[in-house]
Amino acid sequence: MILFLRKPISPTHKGDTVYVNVYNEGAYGVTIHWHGVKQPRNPWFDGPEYITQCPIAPGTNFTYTVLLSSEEGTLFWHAHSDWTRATVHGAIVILPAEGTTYPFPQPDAEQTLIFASWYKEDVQTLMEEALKYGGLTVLSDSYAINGEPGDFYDCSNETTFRLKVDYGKNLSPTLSEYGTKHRPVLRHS
Ligand SMILES: [Cu+2]
Repeated sequence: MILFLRKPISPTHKGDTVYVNVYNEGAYGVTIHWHGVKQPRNPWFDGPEYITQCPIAPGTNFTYTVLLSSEEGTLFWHAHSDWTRATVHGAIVILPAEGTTYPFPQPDAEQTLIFASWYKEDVQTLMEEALKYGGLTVLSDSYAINGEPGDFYDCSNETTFRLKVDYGKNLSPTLSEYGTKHRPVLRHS
């Protein structure tokens, strides 16, 4: 199992160039994909292993150059090597360019939420089973919010992600999950 910080890469602004030095302290080679970032004329830092780069070997590091262009809001990054993406992922929060604002009123607070499938079994073992039998042998055991599967699981009943929302305040949750990106505003009143 690869452990990696599930933290947003921020603060960064629309149009910035971001340098991310990835240290692989896990047991498998890994690459990182910047999901939804167009990376114009910069495919060598886009992540698919053995297509645009070799995996970052365990115990080594690699610095990605991430070119932000028209992106604004919340995207996410994830590993792009075998099933390491199941546990290696996080959010990229891209603020509006300096001197500009999002096309909606400034909320009172913002909170990044990351949804993911959660497996009890080692995901690398699951991938090998899927390759052998032609499909997934199990569905995920749970979904996780910010890396925590919730109160029904002993491993997180002390650390389940909880969010307190003050009555009458506007909260802007920035949501990241596979294949989609959203930026809804919840109005709690
Ligand atoms: Cu992706």
